[in-house]
Amino acid sequence: MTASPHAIRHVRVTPIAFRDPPLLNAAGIHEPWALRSIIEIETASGLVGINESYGDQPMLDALAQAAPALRGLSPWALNEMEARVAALVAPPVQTRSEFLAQQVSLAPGTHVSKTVAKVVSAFEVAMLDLQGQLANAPVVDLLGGAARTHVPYSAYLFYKYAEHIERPYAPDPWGEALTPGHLVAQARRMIDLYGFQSIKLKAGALAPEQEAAGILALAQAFPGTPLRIDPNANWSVATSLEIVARLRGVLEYYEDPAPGLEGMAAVARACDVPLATNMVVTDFAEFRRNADMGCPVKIVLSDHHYWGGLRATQRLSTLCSTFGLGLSMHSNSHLGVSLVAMTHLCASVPLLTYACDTHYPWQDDEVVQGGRLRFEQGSLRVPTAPGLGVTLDRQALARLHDNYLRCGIRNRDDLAQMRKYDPAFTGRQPRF
Ligand code: GKR
Ligand code: MG
Repeated sequence: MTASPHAIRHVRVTPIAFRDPPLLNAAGIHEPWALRSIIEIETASGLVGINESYGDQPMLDALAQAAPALRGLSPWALNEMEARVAALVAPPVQTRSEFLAQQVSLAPGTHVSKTVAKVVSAFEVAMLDLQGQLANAPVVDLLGGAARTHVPYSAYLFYKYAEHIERPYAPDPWGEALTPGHLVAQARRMIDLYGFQSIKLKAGALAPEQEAAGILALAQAFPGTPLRIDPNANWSVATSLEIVARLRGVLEYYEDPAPGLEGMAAVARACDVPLATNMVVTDFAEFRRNADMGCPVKIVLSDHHYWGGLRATQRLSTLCSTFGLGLSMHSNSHLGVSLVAMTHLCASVPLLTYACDTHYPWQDDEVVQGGRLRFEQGSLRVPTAPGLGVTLDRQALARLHDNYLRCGIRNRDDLAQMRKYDPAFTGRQPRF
């Protein structure tokens, strides 16, 4: 048999780093540089499919380990790619304490248990980009066609300091945000710039009463705008219930207030606001646990980067419909390739019931041609060009890779970063 002209010839992974503001969360504070990887899959015919994923060292190692699996494969052979990656990248055996640590981690994307799903996703999106170029169709069409022309995103607010302790570059334009007044100003600026029509507050950083006061100030300043709060499981069940009582009638959903599925179930039993998660339903096995417990979590915040890709997230959406659950999307610091992939995915999922999270407004850099992507009234228009509809800006990629080489960060560590400000900070969770 002669090899297909479009057989995969080469996989290139470029780690990058971009400026990230000093955003506070339950684990600590963001470091000055966020890491990602840019994946390029090249065919013998010279087509290049692209994607963006995590850029921490274990992910780079896993991508390097799995890359040979793609050689000679057709860009259409997604099932075969999944089987080969699963065979090459054995999931590391986890100890009980690693499993428990994962239960309270804010960034499921860094869990070792997700390695195969993350690598499959990293390759799947780039292969779909290739398929789209071959078929002259946007990725959303390969996923069954668009259920909507625009995908809504929410204003993702953070408490933050005015600048990083190391002062590695000029302060960002957002300023300090530690009070309800600061939060309202941050929301106003984000909504003026991007037109978002719902608001999420990253909590779990300051005293819970202070954060509840922040939400109440937002409710007053933006009447009728859906509001969410996400303390990343940094509150006990008692604190979660006390705070939700203060916020009666104000929240659209309550995201990961207390640790573990049991903690969430205890909150659900005593509160009538639907619970959402990106921490306790992070794969299909956890979906089943939630279902077995009568679905204390009512909204799954998926993320194709660790759920196993765009097709896996579509399968998740079918399960969510079957169990009467809502679905939306989680995010971490990212650039435009991730945002565009998420937009194709969300356009293809009729069930998408809430505006998605995105950290995009917190970044000021870009790796795609044409620069920063533009929101229209808080939504992104679904691209209609073949594949993902974006290509790499080679100069930007080289510059961002250079940042990576020089920044010295190889794994995200919000806790260690916070200890630079407060050496006594323990990161113990739940803290409140
Ligand atoms: O970027 O600080 C952050 C967030 O806290 C992130 O790490 C979480 O994974 O955004 C995420 C969430 O919704 O939990
Ligand atoms: Mg969350």
